[in-house]
Amino acid sequence: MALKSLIAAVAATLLSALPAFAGDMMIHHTYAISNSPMAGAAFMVVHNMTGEDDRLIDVRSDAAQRVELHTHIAGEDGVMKMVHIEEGFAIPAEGEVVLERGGKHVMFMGLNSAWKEGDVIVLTLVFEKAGEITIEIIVGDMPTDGMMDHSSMDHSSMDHSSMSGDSSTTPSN
Ligand SMILES: [Cu+2]
Repeated sequence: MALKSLIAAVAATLLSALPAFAGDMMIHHTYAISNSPMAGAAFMVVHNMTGEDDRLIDVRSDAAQRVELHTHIAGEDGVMKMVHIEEGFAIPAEGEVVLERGGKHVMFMGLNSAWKEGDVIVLTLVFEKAGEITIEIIVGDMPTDGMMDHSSMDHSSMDHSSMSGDSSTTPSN
């Protein structure tokens, strides 16, 4: 009995230690916006707690006909343009990738129905090593998960009108 309870205690210790160490992708600051009935974008912070370098390589959703990983880059004329990043976004172990307005984002093109505030968008993130993680994102202007301590003030100077660029450069399906 003593040995059994010792084994149980060791197993319990291992089990409780594991999730903190070899954890998961932690996804927070999620929100999604749409400034046109045709297109939307989702933002989040993905923190890599898996213990190894990984890469967000694809996104899938039934909410739109096409869902892609995008970023904004400045063109020669200084105007920000969106581009599809086919190789995805690298996320080093213990590091994170920030998807935010004016930067990296998940692009939804050809919405199957127009988004309104409070709608729930189901999105599957595909990681090279961590596999697929499906999350729910609420449509609204701000992250809904309450983690606003994350230097989000730095982003407020970004011109939110970049989203209007989204809709004007969205290919029609
Ligand atoms: Cu985009």
